[in-house]
Amino acid sequence: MSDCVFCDIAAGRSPSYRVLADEHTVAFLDRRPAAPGHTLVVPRVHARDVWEISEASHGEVAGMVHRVAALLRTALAPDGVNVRHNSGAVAGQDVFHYHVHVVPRWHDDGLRA
Ligand code: DGP
Repeated sequence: MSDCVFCDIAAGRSPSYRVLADEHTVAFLDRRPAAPGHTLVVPRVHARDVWEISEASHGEVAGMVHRVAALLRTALAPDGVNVRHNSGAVAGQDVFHYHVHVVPRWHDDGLRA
């Protein structure tokens, strides 16, 4: 185990429900989902936030976000999707390993836009 929960999940040292994975990134279900299918996409290489992640790694995460959004559309038929990232505690970041939220949305889901 390391002191970073998302490093442990990406390395398979901690359990998660994996949605997709490739050489550079891992996508898994959020343990506190805002909606069914709420998925987090992380780089395998640790980076704290959008200022620390390399441009190459950021691009790899973006590619996985695109694939996850397509998969969730096929699986869950949402009406829309939020793709969201928080950098810094003041912006709502709780886990300091770069991650992107992919949250399926439905017209009647009661969540804020
Ligand atoms: P953020 O506030 O943007 O840093 O989002 C952190 C998200 O990470 C939050 O929605 C809950 C989720 N999360 C935290 N710890 C774990 C964990 O151990 N496993 C999983 N699957 N999700 C986690």
